[in-house]
Amino acid sequence: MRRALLVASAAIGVAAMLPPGEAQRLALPEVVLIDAGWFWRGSSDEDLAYAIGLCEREWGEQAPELCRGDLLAQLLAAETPQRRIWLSAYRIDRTEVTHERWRRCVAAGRCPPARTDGDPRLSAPAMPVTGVDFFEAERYCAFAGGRLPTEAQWERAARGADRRRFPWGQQFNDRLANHRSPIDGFRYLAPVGSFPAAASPHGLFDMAGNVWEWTRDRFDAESYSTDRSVDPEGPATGGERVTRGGSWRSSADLLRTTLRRPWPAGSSAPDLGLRCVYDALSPQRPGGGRSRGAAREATGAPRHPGPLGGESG
Ligand SMILES: [Ca+2]
Repeated sequence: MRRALLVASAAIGVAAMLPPGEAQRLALPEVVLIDAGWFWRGSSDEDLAYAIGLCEREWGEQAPELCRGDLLAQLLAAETPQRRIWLSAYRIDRTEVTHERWRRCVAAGRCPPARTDGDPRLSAPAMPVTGVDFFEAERYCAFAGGRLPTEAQWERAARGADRRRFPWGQQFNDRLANHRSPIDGFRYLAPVGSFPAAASPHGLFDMAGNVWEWTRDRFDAESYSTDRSVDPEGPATGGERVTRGGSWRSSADLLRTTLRRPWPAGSSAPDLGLRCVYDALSPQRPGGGRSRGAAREATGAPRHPGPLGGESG
């Protein structure tokens, strides 16, 4: 009992010394279970009009070029049509992968050092790792016992089942995500979990801003029309993978939960990182594979879509 109290008070003492976001992050499980169920993927016409309005508000005189040009139009078109998608249950990292966690993979000889490691603006232990390409990100997730998320897994974790445009709701709030403006309190990267009030419906942090995140899917602007409705995984060929969520360098319209940005798989960037997903039935063991079936969870949710497909968070 006394030992338990000592441990508990030591933990509180550590938490009290940490910035608010870090304390919040440490108090919660690192991996979140998302039950099997339906969600709405993609954007409605109203959502796309909102995105253009947000872009125009941000860019002022440059808006006609940046917000009404071909590039944004093509990106927005790729978010349609909006469709209901079924996903089997999975687990996903609550936060972006940090430099601290990446360095464990480097120490184990399984990952190369991140290209941004050593840059004081970008590589504090609790900051998200960046400067890693798609293949390196996949190697990290394999080391952690998982994989990169599919686009659909990422989007559902970011917006839940109610079609929200941002993890916290429908309207942009410039104090709830580390983005292009310094009004959010950060000039460069923020320690992961620095915006607890901006958590997604599933309790994930930084699903808008801080760093873009690699997904497993290859990019195809037409794929929302053609791919399957159950556990979609994107096209089989293509050199670009989809990145999600926007970053500390992004304008507000790029931080929406539905935006799909293609990025060459072999390239890295100082604002592109990752988080991983894991089998729902196998608890994650950082750095040490899986123990299949060891802690089987009764989620209470069906594993496959029923004929009528009930809604599920
Ligand atoms: Ca992010």
